[in-house]
Amino acid sequence: MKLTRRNLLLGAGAGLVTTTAAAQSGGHAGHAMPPAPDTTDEPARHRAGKVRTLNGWSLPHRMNGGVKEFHLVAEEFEHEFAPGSKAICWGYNGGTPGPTIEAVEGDRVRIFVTNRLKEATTIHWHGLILPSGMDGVGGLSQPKIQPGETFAYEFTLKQHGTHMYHPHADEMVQMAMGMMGLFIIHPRGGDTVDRDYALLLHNFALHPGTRRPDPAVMQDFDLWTFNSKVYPAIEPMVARTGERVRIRVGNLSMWNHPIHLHGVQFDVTGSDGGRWPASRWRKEVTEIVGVGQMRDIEFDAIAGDWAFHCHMSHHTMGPMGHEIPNTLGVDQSGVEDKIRRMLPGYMAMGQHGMSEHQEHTDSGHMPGPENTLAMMAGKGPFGNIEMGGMFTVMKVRDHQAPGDFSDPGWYVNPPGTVARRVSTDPAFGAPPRRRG
Ligand SMILES: [Cu+2]
Repeated sequence: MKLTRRNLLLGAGAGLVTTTAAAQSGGHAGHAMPPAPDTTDEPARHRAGKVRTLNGWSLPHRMNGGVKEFHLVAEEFEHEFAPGSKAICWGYNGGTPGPTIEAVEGDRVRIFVTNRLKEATTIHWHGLILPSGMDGVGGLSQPKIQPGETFAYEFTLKQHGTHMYHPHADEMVQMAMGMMGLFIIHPRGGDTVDRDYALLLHNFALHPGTRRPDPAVMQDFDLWTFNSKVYPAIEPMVARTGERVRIRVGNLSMWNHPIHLHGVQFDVTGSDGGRWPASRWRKEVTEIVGVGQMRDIEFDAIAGDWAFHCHMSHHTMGPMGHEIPNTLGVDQSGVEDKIRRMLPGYMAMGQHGMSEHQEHTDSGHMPGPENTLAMMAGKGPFGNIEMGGMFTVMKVRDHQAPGDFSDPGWYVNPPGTVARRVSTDPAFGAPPRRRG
């Protein structure tokens, strides 16, 4: 019998190894049953947990003598960052990031880790309080998990909060290839938010035209990702007006990211250290999430379409050349023809700014290299959004049903509440201006 993620979730799971391995191979291997829904099946994808992992899913578990058993499989697969950009990545259970593990403070967990890579790995449970030998540092806390081997990690969860897992063996390569996941521990007795989103910040050096991330890159990354996706392939976050929303953000990239949400002053309410007492909350609109850190933010949702993005402006861009000369203000007329004799198809750009880039790529007359993305992308109700990496939209609606995560479309602004054109004359008005 071929078991799938869905019938596993519906309780058809038998042996742990069988079920998870089958969930792995999804609809590819079996022929006894019709093709099963994959992770694009919305309800199935999120049924195992309370947290909404953007573009992701939570890992089902089974109970075995009072222990919650999970099974992670480290492996290689093809991953799509956004339509037009795919790569061979490494991760867990068929995806990067791996599935989110959700459990409750006080749980005893046993996590099987099968290594289907061609090199040794381990998993470090980032931020968890556990016995030293379960900490997952290859060579220090345990022998490494060799290709083909399965190890079991077992410990009791003595805390709650937003945490991560990632390899601690050939770490630079394995993380650069996409190996990471969220580990969320709910407080006993539950908590009070209406929507609970989670995402990991990461970066990939997928050079235009190539098929594998380059692990040697330290700073000039091509792709800046939320849960290994780039805008506009990142799901919007959705809420009903007045709902309490939490967004959990973890950073396993190689940069610190000032994460910014429009439209509200959010409370910074927690971290790896759990949900802080309210006396420690801070009102912010931008919160830096440092490398290796977690931050939880919460707010009461206000109707509108609100940008949620990293404030490093290069991190909201798709792949770009970092070494090109500055063309701002440079009259390139005449130069284009000369360069085209050497570089057919060359297009002079950037004299007045870069926003023309999206028009050129959208219209198709500036094709990029194979398997790459435009630097700017996304269409809004008023035109090009000109974003590309760590960006998505928080969509809050008065009539979004509780628990409904479907995209409500663009916000319909109340009459008289949209910025509007009042003149097309550059000399309009008499604004005070600085002299001298
Ligand atoms: Cu950033």
